[in-house]
Amino acid sequence: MAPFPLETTLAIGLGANLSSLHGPPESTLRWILPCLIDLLVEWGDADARDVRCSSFLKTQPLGGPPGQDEYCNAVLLIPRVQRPMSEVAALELLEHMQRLEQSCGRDRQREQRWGPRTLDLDILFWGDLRMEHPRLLLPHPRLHLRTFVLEPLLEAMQGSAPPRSPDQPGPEALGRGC
Ligand code: A4P
Ligand code: MG
Repeated sequence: MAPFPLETTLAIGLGANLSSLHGPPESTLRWILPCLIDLLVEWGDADARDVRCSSFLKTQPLGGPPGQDEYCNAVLLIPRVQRPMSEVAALELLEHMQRLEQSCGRDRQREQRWGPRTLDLDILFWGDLRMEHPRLLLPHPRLHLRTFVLEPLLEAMQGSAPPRSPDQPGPEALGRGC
């Protein structure tokens, strides 16, 4: 698989642990992926053939109220974003992504921080763009702390699942790379 230039790569984290009108979390992720890819390719003037997606991973909830269901997490990579990097462009993307979250029943007014959600779309990084806007922090400030982000991110970057030792069971893969 051809290497890709990190300086023009956009990375998006997907997460869900509540059923939506599209079904359980993995069905929501499967349903939203083509819409998200269309959005990102058009927004970023990128080539859809370059897009890479990790498997869907089942992960234990980190933080938030106790007793939440497990999450389904994935990472999408869009290499070679042609659109010039800017804060305005990144904020525009955040708005588009929040509309997609709403289309899957996400209602921020009624939820608690790190509580269960039908769909969470985070911008993990866009090349080396750094921003501290009240609505958008880049790179995502907790990206480096979270296995449920790092594992699918590495998988998508490598184009395959990371190696594991035999005594260390991996997260259950729900889907194949797209
Ligand atoms: N915001 C700032 N920076 C960003 C960014 N880089 N990408 C703002 C997206 N949004 C960003 O997020 C709150 C506000 O963050 C947004 O309005 C946006 O303007 P939110 O999605 O409304 O709420 P949240 O997701 O609960 O907040 P937060 O602090 O972003 O949570 P995280 O860090 O995303 O963590 N456990 C597992 N296993 N899997 C998960 O996916 N996710 C979380 C949420 C907790 N535990 C989890 C998982
Ligand atoms: Mg979020």
